Amino acid sequence: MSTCTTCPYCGVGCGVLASPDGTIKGDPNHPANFGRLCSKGSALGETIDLEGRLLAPQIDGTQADWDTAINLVASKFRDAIRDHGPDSVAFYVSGQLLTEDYYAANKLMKGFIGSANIDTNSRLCMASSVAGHKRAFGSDTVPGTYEDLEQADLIVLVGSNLAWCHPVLHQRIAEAKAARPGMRVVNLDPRRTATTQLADIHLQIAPDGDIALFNGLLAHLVAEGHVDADYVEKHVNGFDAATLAAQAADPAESGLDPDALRQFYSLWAGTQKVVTVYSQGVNQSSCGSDKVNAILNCHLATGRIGRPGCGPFSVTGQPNAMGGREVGGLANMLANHLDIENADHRTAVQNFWDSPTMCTAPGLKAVDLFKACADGKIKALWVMSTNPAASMPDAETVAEAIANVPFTVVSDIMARTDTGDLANVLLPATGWGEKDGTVTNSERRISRQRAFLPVPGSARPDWRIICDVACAMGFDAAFSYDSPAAIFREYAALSLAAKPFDRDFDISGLVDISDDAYAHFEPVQWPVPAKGSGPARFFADGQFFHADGKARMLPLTAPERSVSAGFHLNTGRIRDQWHTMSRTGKSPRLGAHLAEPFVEICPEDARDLGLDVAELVELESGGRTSVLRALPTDRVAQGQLFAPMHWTRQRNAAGPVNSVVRTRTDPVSGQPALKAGQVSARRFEAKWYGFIASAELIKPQGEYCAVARSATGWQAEMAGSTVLDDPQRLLADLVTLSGDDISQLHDPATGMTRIAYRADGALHTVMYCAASPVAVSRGHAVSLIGTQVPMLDALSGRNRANAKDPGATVCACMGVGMNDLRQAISAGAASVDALGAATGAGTNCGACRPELAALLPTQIKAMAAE
Ligand SMILES: Nc1nc2c(c(=O)[nH]1)N[C@H]1C(S)=C(S)[C@@H](COP(=O)(O)OP(=O)(O)OC[C@H]3O[C@@H](n4cnc5c(=O)[nH]c(N)nc54)[C@H](O)[C@@H]3O)O[C@H]1N2
Ligand SMILES: Nc1nc2c(c(=O)[nH]1)N[C@H]1C(S)=C(S)[C@@H](COP(=O)(O)OP(=O)(O)OC[C@H]3O[C@@H](n4cnc5c(=O)[nH]c(N)nc54)[C@H](O)[C@@H]3O)O[C@H]1N2
Ligand code: SF4
Ligand SMILES: [Mo]
Repeated sequence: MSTCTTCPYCGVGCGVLASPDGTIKGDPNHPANFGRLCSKGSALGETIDLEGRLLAPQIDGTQADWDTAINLVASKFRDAIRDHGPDSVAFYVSGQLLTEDYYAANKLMKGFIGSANIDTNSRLCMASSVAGHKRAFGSDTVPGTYEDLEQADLIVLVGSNLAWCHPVLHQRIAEAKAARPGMRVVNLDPRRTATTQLADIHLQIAPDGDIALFNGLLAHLVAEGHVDADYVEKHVNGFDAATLAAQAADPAESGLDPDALRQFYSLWAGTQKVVTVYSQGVNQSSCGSDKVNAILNCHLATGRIGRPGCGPFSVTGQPNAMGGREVGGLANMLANHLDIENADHRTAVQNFWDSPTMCTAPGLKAVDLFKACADGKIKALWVMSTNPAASMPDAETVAEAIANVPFTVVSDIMARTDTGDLANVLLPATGWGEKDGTVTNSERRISRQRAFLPVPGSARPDWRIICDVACAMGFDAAFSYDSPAAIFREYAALSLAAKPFDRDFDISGLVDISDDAYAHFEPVQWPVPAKGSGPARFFADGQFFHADGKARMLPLTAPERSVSAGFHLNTGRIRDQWHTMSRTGKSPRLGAHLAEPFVEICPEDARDLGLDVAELVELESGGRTSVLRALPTDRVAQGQLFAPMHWTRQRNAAGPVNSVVRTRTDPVSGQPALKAGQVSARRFEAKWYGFIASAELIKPQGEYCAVARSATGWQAEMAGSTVLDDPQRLLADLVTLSGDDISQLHDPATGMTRIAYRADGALHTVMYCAASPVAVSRGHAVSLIGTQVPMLDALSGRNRANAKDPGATVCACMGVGMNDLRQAISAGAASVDALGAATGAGTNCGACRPELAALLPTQIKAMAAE
C-alpha cells in the first residue's frame, strides 16, 4: 500500500506515492508533476533510514526526557521575557516547516510572546520577491499557474537554473517546447548552466546587470509602441516616472552587446504570451527587490499578466516557502497576508487569537537577528528546521553569534548539524514521511504531506513541540490542538475573520474541513473562498490590492557596476544535493554526481593562478577562508567564480562556502546578496593529497577533508599544506582503527603511500596519499570496502580484470557513469535518446539530459581524435 504525499524538496511540490519499504513513485494524479519525479525525488527512499537521526531530546549533550526538555525551554524563554522583555527572545524558522507548524510558531511569537522576532530562511530566499510583489501589486501574489509555462510562446528564465533546481517544471517546459517548436526560451544568467541547454538564447548578463536590461526593455517597449495604453490607464499607477527612469538608464550596463539586447527586446516586444520566471539570481542581490520590480514593470506596461500563457512567475525554492508567506512567517508580516504595520490588521488577528499581547512593529530580519545575537541582545533563541550556521552569509560570524546566545534550542531531525552543534537543547522532530500537514507550492497549490513511516524514537512533529512549549509557558488555552487538522481549521477560520480586508489569500472555504476530509484532502489552488470558486489566475480583471485597486510601476536605477581587484563569487545549487545535505547527503547515488565541494573558474584564470589538473583553490575574504576543488570551465566568465552552497563543517573540514561570503543586504527586503561575494583566490599549496574509502563515517579534519556517502560507506578527498609524516596516525583520527590488521605500502617511484585496514576479515578502510592529486579509481576503491579482497589487491588500488568502473555518475536515477556513456557513444549512440536506450541514462527524471546533450559532441570529437 502506498501513501499519497508531497516531495519535501523544491517548490514545484510534486506528488509522491511512497511505501514504508522505501519505494517511491511520482503520483500520476498530482497536477504539479503528473507522475514525473527528478533525481532527488526518486532517491527519497535512500534518505529515510535512521542513520544520524536525533531520536531523543538532548540537554547540553546528554539525553533527556521530553518533560524536562520542554519545561527547561519554556522557563528559559519565560525568564528572558520577564527580565529583558519580549524582544529579547527570537525564533528562526524555515520554509521547510509545514503550514501547521509554521502557523503555530508564528502565533506563539507574535500573539503570545508579543514580539515579531520570528524570521525565516525565506529571508535568504524569497524576501525580495515578496517586497517586489507588495510594492507592485499591494500584496505578495504569484499570479500564474504552471500551465502558463506550457502555454507561453516565450519563457524568459532570469537567474534561474530550472534544470537543476525545479527539474520537473523544466521537464514540463522541455516537453511543451518539443510539442510546439515555435516556443522560445531565453536564459539570463552570468554563467552557462544545465538550463542554458534548453534555451534558444543565452544572455550572459553581467552580475546584477538585470535592472539595466529590464529598464532597457521598458524603454524599448515605449519607444516601439508596445505599451497597452488602455490597460495602463485603467489599472496602473507610476507609468510615467518608471518610463523616465528607464529611458535615462544605459542598457549597456547589463554587460550585453547592442545586438544581443536588440534581439531579446524585439522578441519580448513581439510576443504576447511571455512568462518571465525568476529565482535566486534575482532575489539574492543587494538590489533584488528592484530587479523584481524591473521585471514587473514590463509585464504591467504591456498588460501581460493574469492571462493564460503570460505573466511574471517567481518560482519558490522550498517546499513550503509559499505556505510560510501565507502564515506570516517573515518578521514583517502577519498571518493571512495581513500587515504588522496596519493597526486594524493587528487588532483583527489579536481578537481572532484572543491573545493577551500582540507585536506592534516588525521584528528583526535574519541578518539583524543574528547581529542582535552577537550583540548579546537575544537571550533565548529557537532555530527550527534550518541550519543558519552554514546557510547564512558570514557563516563563521553567525556561528559565533549563535554560540554567544545564553540559551539556544534547535529542533531538527538530525543529531549533528553545524547549528545543532552550538545548541543547549536539541529537540528531535519527526521528518518527511513521519509527519502530517500541508504545504503550498509555487503555483499556490496546497497539498498534503502524509505520514507513511512509524515515528522514530521519541521524535515529535514540529507543531506538537511548539504547542508543548506554548502550553508550558501558560498558553494552553490557545495551543491545545490535538492534530494538524485542528490547526488547519483555525488557520482557515482566520481567512474568514480577515474577509473585511479583502486580501488575495483566502482559504475560508476550508473552514469546516473535517478530520476525514483533511485526511483525504486533494491538492487545491488558493484562493478557496467560502462562496463560489476563486480565479485560476490573479489580476485577469486588472484589480490589484493597493487601496485604489491599481498596480504600481516603480522608477528604478541600476546599481553602479562594482569594480574590484579580486573575484566575483557566485554561489548556488547542484542537481543532486539539497541545501546543507542533511538528507540528500545520505544517498550514495546522489553523492556520486558531484562528490566534492568545487569552484568553477574559467581556464584563463585557472592558468593565471597556476592551477594544474584537480588542484585546490583557497578563497579568502575578510580574514576567513574556504578550500575547494578547482573546476576549470568556460561556463563562467573571466573574473567570476561559482561554488555550490551545500557543504558544511560536517562534510568539509574547510567549512561552508558562506565563510567567505560577506553580508550585504537589499535595503528593501533585507535579503542578503548571496550571489555576489568578493573574494581573493590563490592556489592551495598542497604538500599532499589523499583519498579514503571506509565502512565508517569519516570525521572531517585538517585543512581539506571533504566527506561523501559512498555505495559501501563513506569516502573522503583530503589535502594538506604541510608534509604528511605519518599517514597512519592521521587515519587513526579520521576513523576507528581498533585491530592490528593493517598494512602500509610506500612506492618510492610514484611517492604514493597506501594503507589498508581490515576488521573482522573484511576490508574496513583504504587510504591513498601522494604529493600530487591521487590517481586511483574512486569507484574501484569504494567497491572493495566490506569485501574479503586480499590486502595486496586493496593496496594496489588497481582494477581487477573483471571489475567495471562506471566512472563519475552522470545519471543519478539510473546509476549511469561517464565510462558507461563513453562506451555507449563509441558503440554508436549519437543522440540523448540513443544514450537513454543504450544505458538508461536520462530516462527517469530527465534532469541529466542537458548534461548528456553537452557531453555528446565533446566525447564524439575526443573519440575521433583518439
Ligand atoms: N537541486 C536542488 N534544487 C533546489 C534546491 C537545492 O538545494 N538543490 N533548493 C531549492 C531552493 S530553496 C531554491 S531557493 C531554489 C533556487 O533555485 P535557483 O535560483 O534556480 O538556483 P541557484 O543555483 O541558487 O541560482 C540560480 C542562478 O542564478 C544565477 N545568477 C547569479 N547572479 C545572477 C545575476 O546577477 N543575475 C542573473 N540573472 N542571474 C544570476 C546563478 O549563476 C545561478 O545559475 O532551488 C530549489 N531547488
Ligand atoms: N551561499 C549561499 N547561501 C545560501 C543560498 C545560496 O544560494 N548561496 N541559498 C539560501 C536559500 S535560498 C535557502 S532556502 C537556505 C537554505 O538553508 P537551510 O534552511 O539552512 O538548509 P537546510 O539544509 O535545508 O536546513 C534544514 C534543516 O532542517 C532539518 N530538517 C529536515 N526536516 C525537518 C523537519 O521536518 N523538522 C525539523 N525541525 N527539521 C527538519 C534538516 O536536517 C536541516 O538541518 O540557504 C540559503 N543560503
Ligand atoms: S522537482 Fe524534484 S525536488 Fe522538486 S518537488 Fe519535484 S521531485 Fe521533488
Ligand atoms: Mo531557498
